[in-house]
Amino acid sequence: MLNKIIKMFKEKDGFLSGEEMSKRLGITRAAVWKKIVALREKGYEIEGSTAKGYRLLKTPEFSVEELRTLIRGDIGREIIFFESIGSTNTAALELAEKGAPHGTVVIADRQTKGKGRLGRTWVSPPKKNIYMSVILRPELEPKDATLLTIMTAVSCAKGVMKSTGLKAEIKWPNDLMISNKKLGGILTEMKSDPDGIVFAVIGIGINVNSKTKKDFPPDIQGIATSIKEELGKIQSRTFIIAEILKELEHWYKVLLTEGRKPLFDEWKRLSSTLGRKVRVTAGDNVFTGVAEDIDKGGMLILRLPSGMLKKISSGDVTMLR
Ligand code: BT5
Repeated sequence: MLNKIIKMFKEKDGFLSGEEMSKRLGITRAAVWKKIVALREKGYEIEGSTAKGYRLLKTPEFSVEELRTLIRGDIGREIIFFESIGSTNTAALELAEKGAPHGTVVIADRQTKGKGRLGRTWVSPPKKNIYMSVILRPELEPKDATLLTIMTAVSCAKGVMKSTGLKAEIKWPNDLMISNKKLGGILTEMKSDPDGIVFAVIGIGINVNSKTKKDFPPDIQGIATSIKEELGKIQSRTFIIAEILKELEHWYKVLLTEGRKPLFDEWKRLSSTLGRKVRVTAGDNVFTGVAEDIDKGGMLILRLPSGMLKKISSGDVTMLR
């Protein structure tokens, strides 16, 4: 119902009368008033006039109701919002286990146990950044799960660019970077059986309005950035998320209908890794070489100093020059 009211406000410049709203929504004028109060509590600034009705003056920096009005496709048709949760990925895995459909999105204002890869922590200051997980039910073999990370990285880089104008680059395998600092990360988790992937959860963390010095511990201050740090002003998480979900919808369809080539081409255009001299830490092994390409499974192909090629399935990349 609140989504509908926001949509009505957006369709009309100026005042909406209480009578028109009550007619169109099929509720009493007293009930309309209650909805207006609920929206104000969520941060909407709404002017009320006994003669003219209601007028929307300002929307909050993030609003799940407004986000719902911006979704057109399958991804995000169902959005579950938590003010606080351990990890949106863990919550999404549990929901998927209980049958949540493809495209379900879990978003939180705050994570108390945000996860990175390999048991690392994702620092998640409240009400500032994007913490979101998307449930997918793709017909893919588990070995191709990396495609989902690649698809998500492309969607995030493009979504950030379209909503903020900032040129985000992708660092293999799962980092979103601006000026060599980490803007975001992706964590793909899944359940599979002998027939393939049953469901996958792609977790997206993007620093939007965090102030690096204030919101992050010292060990991350030197390596992290946020959209606000780069642009100097607060950005709306609603619109950034909407663009990312739109891109995910697009690239998921591309992957299913046209295969991986167009996706890989786009990934290569957005990559900051290829062609660079890098150090890759993969478990206990460290390799240095030139990042030449990614193979069709998304593995990094490294040209070692000996001239030999080495394929790496996962690891952490440091740019050397
Ligand atoms: C990642 O791991 O980059 C994946 C991050 C995924 C986070 C999202 S948030 C929504 C969803 N729910 C979850 O619980 N997780 C996902 P990795 O490549 O392992 O990088 C982790 C490392 O990045 C840490 O060890 C820190 O060094 C650094 N780091 C932690 N928090 C950061 C932040 N907010 N911004 C930049 N760097 C950070």
